[in-house]
Amino acid sequence: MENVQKSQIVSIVIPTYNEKDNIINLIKRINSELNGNIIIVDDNSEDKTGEAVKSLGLENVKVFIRTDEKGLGSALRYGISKALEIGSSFIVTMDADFSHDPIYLKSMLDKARQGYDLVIGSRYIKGGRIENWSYKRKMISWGANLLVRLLLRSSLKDNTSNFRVYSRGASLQVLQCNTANGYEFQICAIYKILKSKMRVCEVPITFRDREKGQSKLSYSQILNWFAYVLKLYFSS
Ligand SMILES: Nc1nc2c(ncn2[C@@H]2O[C@H](COP(=O)(O)OP(=O)(O)O)[C@@H](O)[C@H]2O)c(=O)[nH]1
Ligand SMILES: [Mg+2]
Repeated sequence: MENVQKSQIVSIVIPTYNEKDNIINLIKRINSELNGNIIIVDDNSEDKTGEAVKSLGLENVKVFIRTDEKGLGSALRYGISKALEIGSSFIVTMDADFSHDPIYLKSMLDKARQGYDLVIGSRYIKGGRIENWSYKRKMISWGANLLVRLLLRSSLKDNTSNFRVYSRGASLQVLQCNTANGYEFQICAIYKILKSKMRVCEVPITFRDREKGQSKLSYSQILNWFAYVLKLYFSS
């Protein structure tokens, strides 16, 4: 197990919505990989995900159940600001559904400690892979990344991954994405970080589709995402 120095607090922010069948095992897996704070931001899930995590009673796990706000981006901002408040040097974001394997945390954090402000767990660089995703989901992800690379001139291959490590400086930048409340948050975050000329890198991961629970990516989320990217393009 990795020893995290006190001066370099690591926090792992996980947004959850109806992830009761995944989150408990994921927390156990993360705790076996590293010492860090785990911050769960649950949007009042009907399946009582938040309550299930609370009942674990783990000291390093904080649960925030929001009843007044909803959305992936808004939950990520909330969790990132809580992580900053407790003095985290590195803030990881990852999904609750095991698509992001905690096994990669160490290598991603190593890169962050080398001075990269944003480290992305990437499916689209050499060594990265996707397993069991439908052809349709692969096409959506591929098209979304092509669009971001072309329109917003991103140098990154995987712009839509939520498996990331942010430095404190990068976290402060992404908190400015205060209108990106859904899946578009990932794009806004990259846009802000690249614009401020921070150091970015990608680490290859194997992404696996969830085995339990359901994806929350709806057609209306996809449309919102698309409109947001166009808005960024025309305003830049
Ligand atoms: N708090 C919160 N979490 C969300 C919301 N929408 C999605 N998530 C979480 O964000 C992560 C990614 O969502 P997921 O449904 O797996 O999207 P997909 O991987 O693109 O199909 C998971 O941990 C979800 O539980 C939301 O509105 N609020
Ligand atoms: Mg998922």
